[in-house]
Amino acid sequence: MDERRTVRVSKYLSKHLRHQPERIGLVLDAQGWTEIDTLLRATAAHGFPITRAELDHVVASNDKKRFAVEGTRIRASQGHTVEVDLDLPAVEPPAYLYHGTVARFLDAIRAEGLRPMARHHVHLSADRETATRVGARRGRPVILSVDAGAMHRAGHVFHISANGVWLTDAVPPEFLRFP
Ligand code: HQG
Repeated sequence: MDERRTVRVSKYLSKHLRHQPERIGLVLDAQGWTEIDTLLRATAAHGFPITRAELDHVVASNDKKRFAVEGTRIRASQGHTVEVDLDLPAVEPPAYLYHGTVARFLDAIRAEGLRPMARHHVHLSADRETATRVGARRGRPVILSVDAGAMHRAGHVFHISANGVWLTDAVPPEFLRFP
């Protein structure tokens, strides 16, 4: 399976497992899972056939491990805009987490902190390299440090997704350090 096809299949799966399952007649359960057989039939019926071998390859090789397979089911590990409850336990975060963004958002972020925007949570990274990659999707990355330890002590809840993305509802400005 070549890299271009791998990326196309990954994007197609992200779109339908995170954002628009109804577009291919898919129903996700409350935790975001769907049967792999049903998914493969739905993709074929909507003009984008994916084989089981291709799906397995994408799940295993994906740079961010975006998808989780459990038994006969698959789900996106994070990043949803559709209503799902990933049912992740609350965990104590490390002292600092990082968020990669771009300069044009900084005024708003200084004023109102980090908000989840279209997603369910604010996404934070455990290291600066990952945050830099996230920010670079939008331009020259600006890395904010999040005083996650202080947030935790103040009662903010953190989760970690199956692929290591830190999630929290919002980050008020007082917990952010700007470069
Ligand atoms: C910004 C990708 C104005 C925020 C990545 C970001 C990540 C604000 C954008 C995952 C703001 C939201 C998530 C505020 C936050 N005012 N702008 N108050 N608060 N923002 O894509 O963190 O490839 O929803 O800085 O690797 O960029 O999808 O979040 O620039 O893990 O698997 O609003 O998406 O993963 O953008 O990225 P996003 P994100 P996947």
